[in-house]
Amino acid sequence: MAYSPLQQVRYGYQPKLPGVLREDIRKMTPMKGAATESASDHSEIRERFPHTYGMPMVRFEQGENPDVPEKRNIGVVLSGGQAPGGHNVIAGLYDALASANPESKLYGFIGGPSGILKDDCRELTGAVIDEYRNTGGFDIIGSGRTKLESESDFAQCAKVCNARSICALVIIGGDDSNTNAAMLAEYFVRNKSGIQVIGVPKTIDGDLKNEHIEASFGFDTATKTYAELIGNIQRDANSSRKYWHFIKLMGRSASHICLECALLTRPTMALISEEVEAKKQTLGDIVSQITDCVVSRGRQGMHFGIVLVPEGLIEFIPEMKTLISRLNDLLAQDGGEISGIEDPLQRCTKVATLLPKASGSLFSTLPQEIQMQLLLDRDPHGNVQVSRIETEKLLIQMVADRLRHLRQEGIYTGPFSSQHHFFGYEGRCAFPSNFDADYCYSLGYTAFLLIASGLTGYISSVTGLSKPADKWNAGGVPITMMMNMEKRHGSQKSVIRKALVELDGKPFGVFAASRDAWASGNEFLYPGAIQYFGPPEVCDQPSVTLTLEQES
Ligand code: FBP
Repeated sequence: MAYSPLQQVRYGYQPKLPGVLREDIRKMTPMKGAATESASDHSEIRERFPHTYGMPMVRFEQGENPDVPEKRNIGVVLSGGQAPGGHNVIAGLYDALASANPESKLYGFIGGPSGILKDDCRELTGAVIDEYRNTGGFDIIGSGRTKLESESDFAQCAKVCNARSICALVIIGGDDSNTNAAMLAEYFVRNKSGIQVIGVPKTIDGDLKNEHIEASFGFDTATKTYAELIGNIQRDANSSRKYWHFIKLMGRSASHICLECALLTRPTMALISEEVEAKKQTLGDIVSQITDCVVSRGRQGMHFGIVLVPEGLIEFIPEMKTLISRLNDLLAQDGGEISGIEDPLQRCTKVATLLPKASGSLFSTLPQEIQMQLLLDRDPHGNVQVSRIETEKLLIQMVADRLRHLRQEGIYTGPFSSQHHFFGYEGRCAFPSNFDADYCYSLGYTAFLLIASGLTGYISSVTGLSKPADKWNAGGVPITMMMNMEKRHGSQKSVIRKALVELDGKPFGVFAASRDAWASGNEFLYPGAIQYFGPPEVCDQPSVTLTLEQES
């Protein structure tokens, strides 16, 4: 196997643990707080989780824990989209397990949750783990988006775990995967299976967070990677002074990634989906806003700029949201009337006639490529695959059309040359930043301690993240504590509440207070590449979002 110089050196990086986890692993004891309640809808959530509702929060402190050295087999699975640091969660889990008892075994299920159902797994020995320490990607065992949600799935998980004497499963995933982890934990307790379930908060999107889970892992590295690229493009734009760059940034729903990148780079404009929804903006309003900026900068001789576009934008524009929901209904009921039409143009024309009037007219005004993208297959959760909808190109086309009209009317005659980009996959498997390397290793280590303390239905939690790692705390949060009831695909479901950008929060406040100056001038910041070695103020800084959120 060939290794890059960075990979070789990164193997030797020893992730930093919270101070409390640095002593003998047998001397960490769970301190339990008071009984907890769900985020809201207490009685409904309690009814659905009668065995695991109300458990206390847990924090590890120095003390005796005689159960730690027990020999155990643990299973681990990666679920959903890749996020930098997944390998370190597994390394932290393995190191804790092996230091507690070298005869214990760790099994990694292959290709996501379906690996459990198919009993497809590999033993993760020290030699295997050493090949993946501090590297990006999920390739150690792969990932997948299969959902574990039915009683028969849960029964199959129990069967597979029992056959391998697996006493606990660690599920590394986003809000949906952790919701399902809570359901699995409840099933195992109800059926006295004796198998524990611990979740780990993963997603570059940054939307699995709350008072007790301060960040999902991967967000830090992904945003720093995108910010480096945005900064490079800004410098190019500021040098050639001839292009408007429209950059779509990943993040299925919430705009945390876009906001963090804006705070790191100070672009000309950044759209925040949550604000668009709150202000009930139409697609036309957004296009006017961008066009106004192009015109005003153009009048000062600046025919260039950077516009950051969140991936989820399209679903937050109220009229588009309605259109997408109508399309979902139409496609779900389609018995071949639409899918049977081979010619894309005819298919789109047919769809426009089947939609209610307002949605049909809006659909007809969209460029045909976008119409076709809106008709693409839904993901396993029934969602439009927003990463495949080229919103950045749609906005460019609509702004260009608007400028053409202004030119015809003699109102504005300046040039408008554009470039489009989509940054998503570029950041999901980057070498984890020191922050993510340390955070993930600590999350994995803590997941083992939760198991060794006999707990189930908890998510691993490491807090105090804006401080240096030795000051971090480690513990667990009952997953039911993060739940509420939401309507999903027509019925009420108990789910982990997704964290959207808070418009009254500090990160958005700082952005909103600065954006006019960024739009009219060129205050670009150039963050450069992630640094893995060097002074802590360059190498170990958490995200701006996290820092602002924790500032008193
Ligand atoms: P998770 O929520 O599973 O972490 O995935 C998030 C994400 O990276 C989104 O930002 C993006 O829309 C989606 O995955 C892309 O999915 P895919 O990898 O299936 O193209």
